[in-house]
Amino acid sequence: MIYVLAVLPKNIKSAMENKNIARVVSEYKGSYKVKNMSGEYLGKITGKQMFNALSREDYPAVGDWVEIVVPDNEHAVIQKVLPRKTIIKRKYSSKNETQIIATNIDVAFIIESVDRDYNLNRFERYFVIAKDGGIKPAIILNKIDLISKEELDTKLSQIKNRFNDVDVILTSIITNEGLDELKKYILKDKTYCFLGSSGVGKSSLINKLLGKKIAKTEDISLYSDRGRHITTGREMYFLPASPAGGENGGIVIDNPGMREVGMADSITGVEDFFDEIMALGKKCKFADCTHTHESGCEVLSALKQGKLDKEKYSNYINLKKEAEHYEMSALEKRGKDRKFGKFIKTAKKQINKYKN
Ligand SMILES: Nc1nc2c(ncn2[C@@H]2O[C@H](COP(=O)(O)OP(=O)(O)O)[C@@H](O)[C@H]2O)c(=O)[nH]1
Ligand SMILES: [Mg+2]
Ligand SMILES: [Zn+2]
Repeated sequence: MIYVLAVLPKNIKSAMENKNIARVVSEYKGSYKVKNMSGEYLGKITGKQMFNALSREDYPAVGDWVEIVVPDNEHAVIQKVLPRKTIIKRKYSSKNETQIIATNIDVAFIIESVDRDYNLNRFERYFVIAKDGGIKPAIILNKIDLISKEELDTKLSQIKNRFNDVDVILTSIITNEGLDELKKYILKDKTYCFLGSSGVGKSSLINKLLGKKIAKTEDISLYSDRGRHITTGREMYFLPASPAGGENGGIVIDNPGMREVGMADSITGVEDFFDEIMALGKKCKFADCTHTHESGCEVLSALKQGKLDKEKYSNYINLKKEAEHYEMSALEKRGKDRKFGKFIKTAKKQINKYKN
């Protein structure tokens, strides 16, 4: 089911008149562009679906496989979102809500540029978000034309020290360095999500992969007077496949710049990513050790002995706090929900009954 685009036969047209499967390739306000072997459609969800949706996460997102009915050549009614294999989400700072960035992703490329954007803690934040959704992260360090070879070597060794098991690709759209490597890294039928701050070169890199300028970039000429960003939204692109030319095909998702990537309920992601700290923590004297002040804390002792990177440790503490804070407020929010309140009430009654 998942690899519909790769395996759907061309003569599926008759089946299309009934239920079928398509992939959500972009998202607009209230509608979606969905695509399959037969074409591209403007998709809408049904009123019933909207009514049943409990949160934003129940709505289709870019990357989703959906069941559709196609009434004409242009439109599709989205009947159902098929179960998601992986999901990448972030928290909105303002509201206590999570936003789905994309789904059914195989690899999340975390992109930073070597100039003012370079920041190891930010890499780590994205890694946690990727891990939380069951997605493999990889690093693209872009705009390497802007610094000297020595500066680049320093940055690369910092990255390797801190994240020894994450793949790193060094790129420049000016010198074209790393672009062949990136092309080779991207495999047929796999989906790659480009994540990173605004201006790091996500859309420019995608255009290089496409061999055409399709994704909107933030060239100065495209800025409005106020310097407003023109990137409108997430969009999925299908890369050309020509094995002879080193092009595997593959699917990439561009993302608008995100000023903030808050952690959602990503405790699992924190635990998965900081596995080194988790392993140490198992040996702490207290089972509920927070690794901040306790005696007999193996994490703190590894830190003292220089076996654990200081920056990594403090970022771990910060990210964990953030994820826990989110989880707490999400619980509180649910607590306010009437249904949930009722449930608690009955549960309490049950417990009291049991006690007496
Ligand atoms: N010097 C240099 N500039 C780049 C490189 N990649 C992108 N840029 C520029 O950075 C700006 C932002 O690029 P864009 O692709 O829109 O970034 P996005 O917001 O991450 O999609 C544009 O002016 C690009 O021309 C690079 O490798 N080197
Ligand atoms: Mg862009
Ligand atoms: Zn501890």
